[in-house]
Amino acid sequence: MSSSNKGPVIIITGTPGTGKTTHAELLAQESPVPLKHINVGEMVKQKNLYEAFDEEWQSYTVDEDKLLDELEPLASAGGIILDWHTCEIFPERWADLVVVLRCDHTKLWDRLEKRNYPLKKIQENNEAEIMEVVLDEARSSYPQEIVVELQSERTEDLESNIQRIMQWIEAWKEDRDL
Ligand code: DAT
Repeated sequence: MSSSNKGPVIIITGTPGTGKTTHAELLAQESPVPLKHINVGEMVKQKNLYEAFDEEWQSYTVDEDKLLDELEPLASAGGIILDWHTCEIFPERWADLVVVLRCDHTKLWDRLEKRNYPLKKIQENNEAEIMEVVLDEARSSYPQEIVVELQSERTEDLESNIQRIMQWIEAWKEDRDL
Protein backbone atom coordinates (compact mmCIF):
# COMPACT_ATOMS: atom_id res chain seq x y z
CA MET A 1 0.00 0.00 0.00
CA SER A 2 1.32 3.47 -0.83
CA SER A 3 2.24 5.51 2.22
CA SER A 4 0.92 8.78 0.80
CA ASN A 5 -2.13 10.50 2.23
CA LYS A 6 -2.41 12.86 -0.73
CA GLY A 7 -4.44 10.47 -2.76
CA PRO A 8 -4.58 6.81 -3.68
CA VAL A 9 -2.81 5.05 -6.53
CA ILE A 10 -5.46 3.28 -8.58
CA ILE A 11 -4.39 0.96 -11.37
CA ILE A 12 -6.98 0.42 -14.10
CA THR A 13 -5.90 -2.46 -16.27
CA GLY A 14 -7.37 -4.91 -18.77
CA THR A 15 -6.95 -6.11 -22.34
CA PRO A 16 -6.83 -3.24 -24.90
CA GLY A 17 -10.38 -2.13 -25.70
CA THR A 18 -11.95 -3.16 -22.38
CA GLY A 19 -12.54 0.48 -21.42
CA LYS A 20 -9.58 1.59 -19.29
CA THR A 21 -9.27 5.11 -20.71
CA THR A 22 -13.04 5.65 -20.71
CA HIS A 23 -13.16 4.67 -17.02
CA ALA A 24 -10.01 6.59 -16.04
CA GLU A 25 -11.21 9.83 -17.67
CA LEU A 26 -14.61 9.67 -16.01
CA LEU A 27 -13.13 8.75 -12.65
CA ALA A 28 -10.62 11.63 -12.82
CA GLN A 29 -13.56 14.00 -13.45
CA GLU A 30 -15.84 12.68 -10.74
CA SER A 31 -13.49 11.64 -7.96
CA PRO A 32 -13.94 13.33 -4.56
CA VAL A 33 -10.13 13.47 -4.22
CA PRO A 34 -7.93 14.88 -7.01
CA LEU A 35 -6.78 12.08 -9.29
CA LYS A 36 -4.51 12.58 -12.28
CA HIS A 37 -5.13 10.20 -15.15
CA ILE A 38 -1.92 8.77 -16.54
CA ASN A 39 -2.36 7.00 -19.85
CA VAL A 40 0.83 4.94 -19.62
CA GLY A 41 0.83 3.94 -23.31
CA GLU A 42 0.67 7.61 -24.34
CA MET A 43 3.40 8.50 -21.87
CA VAL A 44 5.65 5.80 -23.33
CA LYS A 45 5.22 7.35 -26.79
CA GLN A 46 5.50 10.98 -25.78
CA LYS A 47 8.54 10.56 -23.53
CA ASN A 48 10.31 8.01 -25.72
CA LEU A 49 10.22 5.33 -23.02
CA TYR A 50 10.57 2.51 -25.53
CA GLU A 51 13.33 0.46 -27.06
CA ALA A 52 11.77 -0.04 -30.46
CA PHE A 53 8.55 0.09 -32.49
CA ASP A 54 7.42 -3.21 -33.91
CA GLU A 55 5.90 -2.48 -37.34
CA GLU A 56 4.37 -5.92 -37.73
CA TRP A 57 2.51 -5.77 -34.41
CA GLN A 58 2.13 -1.99 -34.49
CA SER A 59 3.29 -1.76 -30.90
CA TYR A 60 6.14 -0.39 -28.80
CA THR A 61 8.66 -2.48 -26.89
CA VAL A 62 8.70 -0.58 -23.62
CA ASP A 63 11.91 0.32 -21.79
CA GLU A 64 10.64 -0.79 -18.40
CA ASP A 65 13.46 0.79 -16.36
CA LYS A 66 12.90 4.17 -17.96
CA LEU A 67 9.15 3.89 -17.52
CA LEU A 68 9.44 2.99 -13.83
CA ASP A 69 11.88 5.88 -13.23
CA GLU A 70 9.39 8.24 -14.83
CA LEU A 71 6.47 6.95 -12.79
CA GLU A 72 8.15 6.52 -9.39
CA PRO A 73 7.83 10.17 -8.22
CA LEU A 74 4.21 10.30 -9.41
CA ALA A 75 3.33 7.09 -7.58
CA SER A 76 5.08 8.29 -4.42
CA ALA A 77 3.14 11.55 -4.50
CA GLY A 78 -0.13 9.61 -4.92
CA GLY A 79 -3.42 10.78 -6.39
CA ILE A 80 -3.04 9.02 -9.73
CA ILE A 81 -4.84 6.58 -11.98
CA LEU A 82 -2.46 4.36 -13.93
CA ASP A 83 -4.18 3.28 -17.16
CA TRP A 84 -2.34 0.43 -18.89
CA HIS A 85 -2.99 -2.97 -20.45
CA THR A 86 -0.54 -4.66 -18.14
CA CYS A 87 0.15 -4.14 -14.45
CA GLU A 88 2.76 -6.63 -13.29
CA ILE A 89 5.67 -4.25 -13.80
CA PHE A 90 4.31 -1.76 -11.25
CA PRO A 91 5.75 -2.46 -7.78
CA GLU A 92 3.25 -3.93 -5.36
CA ARG A 93 3.90 -1.12 -2.87
CA TRP A 94 2.53 1.47 -5.33
CA ALA A 95 -0.98 0.12 -5.60
CA ASP A 96 -3.94 0.87 -3.36
CA LEU A 97 -6.54 -0.55 -5.75
CA VAL A 98 -6.21 -2.61 -8.93
CA VAL A 99 -9.27 -2.64 -11.21
CA VAL A 100 -9.27 -5.27 -13.95
CA LEU A 101 -11.83 -4.53 -16.67
CA ARG A 102 -13.38 -7.41 -18.57
CA CYS A 103 -15.38 -7.60 -21.77
CA ASP A 104 -17.08 -10.33 -23.75
CA HIS A 105 -14.61 -11.30 -26.48
CA THR A 106 -16.95 -10.82 -29.43
CA LYS A 107 -17.71 -7.29 -28.27
CA LEU A 108 -14.00 -6.70 -27.72
CA TRP A 109 -13.28 -7.89 -31.25
CA ASP A 110 -15.65 -5.25 -32.66
CA ARG A 111 -14.06 -2.51 -30.56
CA LEU A 112 -10.55 -3.44 -31.73
CA GLU A 113 -11.64 -3.72 -35.35
CA LYS A 114 -12.90 -0.14 -35.13
CA ARG A 115 -9.39 0.87 -34.06
CA ASN A 116 -7.98 -0.60 -37.27
CA TYR A 117 -5.65 -2.94 -35.41
CA PRO A 118 -3.91 -5.53 -37.63
CA LEU A 119 -5.84 -8.82 -37.62
CA LYS A 120 -3.16 -10.71 -35.67
CA LYS A 121 -3.17 -8.05 -32.99
CA ILE A 122 -6.96 -8.34 -32.68
CA GLN A 123 -6.63 -12.12 -32.44
CA GLU A 124 -3.87 -11.92 -29.85
CA ASN A 125 -5.86 -9.54 -27.64
CA ASN A 126 -9.03 -11.53 -28.10
CA GLU A 127 -7.29 -14.71 -26.95
CA ALA A 128 -5.70 -12.89 -24.03
CA GLU A 129 -9.16 -11.76 -22.89
CA ILE A 130 -10.57 -15.30 -23.18
CA MET A 131 -7.58 -16.70 -21.25
CA GLU A 132 -7.90 -14.00 -18.54
CA VAL A 133 -4.24 -13.09 -18.95
CA VAL A 134 -4.46 -9.63 -17.35
CA LEU A 135 -6.64 -10.87 -14.49
CA ASP A 136 -4.16 -13.65 -13.69
CA GLU A 137 -1.32 -11.17 -13.87
CA ALA A 138 -3.08 -8.80 -11.44
CA ARG A 139 -3.94 -11.62 -9.05
CA SER A 140 -0.38 -12.91 -9.00
CA SER A 141 1.16 -9.45 -8.58
CA TYR A 142 -1.03 -7.87 -5.86
CA PRO A 143 -2.78 -8.91 -2.65
CA GLN A 144 -6.14 -10.41 -3.61
CA GLU A 145 -8.11 -7.96 -1.43
CA ILE A 146 -7.06 -4.99 -3.58
CA VAL A 147 -7.80 -6.62 -6.95
CA VAL A 148 -11.31 -6.05 -8.31
CA GLU A 149 -12.64 -7.56 -11.55
CA LEU A 150 -15.36 -5.47 -13.23
CA GLN A 151 -17.39 -6.01 -16.40
CA SER A 152 -17.18 -3.22 -18.98
CA GLU A 153 -19.61 -4.05 -21.74
CA ARG A 154 -22.38 -1.47 -21.52
CA THR A 155 -22.78 2.16 -20.45
CA GLU A 156 -24.64 0.91 -17.35
CA ASP A 157 -21.50 -1.06 -16.41
CA LEU A 158 -19.39 2.06 -16.79
CA GLU A 159 -21.68 4.02 -14.49
CA SER A 160 -21.91 1.34 -11.82
CA ASN A 161 -18.15 0.70 -11.95
CA ILE A 162 -17.42 4.39 -11.39
CA GLN A 163 -19.90 4.48 -8.48
CA ARG A 164 -18.21 1.46 -6.97
CA ILE A 165 -14.72 2.96 -7.27
CA MET A 166 -15.99 6.26 -5.81
CA GLN A 167 -17.32 4.35 -2.80
CA TRP A 168 -13.93 2.75 -2.42
CA ILE A 169 -12.31 6.24 -2.53
CA GLU A 170 -14.72 7.53 0.14
CA ALA A 171 -13.75 4.63 2.39
CA TRP A 172 -10.08 5.29 1.65
CA LYS A 173 -10.58 8.93 2.73
CA GLU A 174 -12.41 7.98 5.90
CA ASP A 175 -9.66 5.55 6.89
CA ARG A 176 -7.24 8.46 6.76
CA ASP A 177 -9.49 11.08 8.38
CA LEU A 178 -9.31 13.20 5.21
P1 DAT B 1 -8.94 0.83 -23.44
O1 DAT B 1 -8.46 2.12 -22.81
O2 DAT B 1 -9.04 -0.29 -22.47
O3 DAT B 1 -8.16 0.43 -24.66
P2 DAT B 1 -11.24 2.43 -24.27
O4 DAT B 1 -11.61 3.13 -23.01
O5 DAT B 1 -10.46 3.21 -25.28
O6 DAT B 1 -10.44 1.07 -23.94
O7 DAT B 1 -12.59 1.85 -24.88
C1 DAT B 1 -12.61 1.21 -26.15
C2 DAT B 1 -13.93 1.48 -26.82
O8 DAT B 1 -14.97 0.79 -26.16
C3 DAT B 1 -14.35 2.95 -26.82
O9 DAT B 1 -14.99 3.20 -28.06
C4 DAT B 1 -15.35 3.06 -25.71
C5 DAT B 1 -15.97 1.68 -25.66
N1 DAT B 1 -16.31 1.24 -24.30
C6 DAT B 1 -15.43 0.89 -23.33
N2 DAT B 1 -16.07 0.52 -22.21
C7 DAT B 1 -17.39 0.65 -22.47
C8 DAT B 1 -18.59 0.40 -21.72
N3 DAT B 1 -18.56 -0.05 -20.44
N4 DAT B 1 -19.78 0.64 -22.30
C9 DAT B 1 -19.83 1.08 -23.57
N5 DAT B 1 -18.75 1.33 -24.35
C10 DAT B 1 -17.55 1.10 -23.80
